[in-house]
Amino acid sequence: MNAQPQRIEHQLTDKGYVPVYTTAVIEQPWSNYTPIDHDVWAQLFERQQKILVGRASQAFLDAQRAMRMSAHEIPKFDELNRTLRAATGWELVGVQGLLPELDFFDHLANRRFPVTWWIRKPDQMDYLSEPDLFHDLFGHVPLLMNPVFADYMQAYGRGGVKAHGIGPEALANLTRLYWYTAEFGLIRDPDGLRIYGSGILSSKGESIHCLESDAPNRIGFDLERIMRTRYRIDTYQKTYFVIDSFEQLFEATQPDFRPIYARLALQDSIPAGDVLDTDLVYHRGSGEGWLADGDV
Ligand code: HBI
Ligand code: FE
Repeated sequence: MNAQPQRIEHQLTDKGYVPVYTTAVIEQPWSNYTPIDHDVWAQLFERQQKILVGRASQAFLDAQRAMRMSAHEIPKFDELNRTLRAATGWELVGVQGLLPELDFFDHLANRRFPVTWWIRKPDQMDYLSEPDLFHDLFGHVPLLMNPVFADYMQAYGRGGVKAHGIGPEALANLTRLYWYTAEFGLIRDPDGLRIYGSGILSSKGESIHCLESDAPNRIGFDLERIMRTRYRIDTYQKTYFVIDSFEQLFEATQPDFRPIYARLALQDSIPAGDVLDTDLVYHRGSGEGWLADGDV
């Protein structure tokens, strides 16, 4: 296993101009991790664990406990796979990094989650432009233990394979759905808005910003609204969408999307920071929580 991931080319993707890697599935080179790699994992894990108390969704916390990951060392994919396969039939596969969309969708459609094998360097603790092992393993993998979210992710992958066959606009619309749910989604938990999106869960600053800052909008989940909404990849999100449950998310993927793509093709996209008068907007409640219009 060479020390650095091979880069085949840089491509302009929805994550910006980033290296898109070889699509090969590779064995996790666990014995190649250095003490520094394990220490970066430990520091990120412990820091996020502290921040996520009272901020991460209960489903995420329950799933993380069931996965039995620890700060002690970088988890072994094959050990996690035994637990994950038994729970929802999902498994992790090691990859070099960002995959071309169709490869990514095909993995999800077959209940395989691609996890980048390498972890960021100590000087990249707070931000790096592409998903590394911490983003994927700490952020994305635990919720695949949740049967309904696991079904959603497979349905998303199947939808992605179809969208890829329809064309680039359909793909762009569907990528926004992934961005505002699996990456940056919020959910209504019994005791308030909580985080389930991996891009937030794996980020110290955004875990705090998304629930405590007055800057971003928090808008109730609406599939077509989300699929029209643009986003930035290099700043905190200007808008977070809030689901009531993972069932709501899964149900939204059940209809045929072709008529939706046809409707969206006739409408303009929406700037990331805009609020429409048809939006269900969450306002800061009396306590530190957020309430939707009509909440008591
Ligand atoms: N590849 N490995 C990897 N991980 C991702 O999260 C990922 C990807 N390729 C494309 C992609 N995400 C997004 O464009 C999805 O919205 C499709
Ligand atoms: Fe991600």
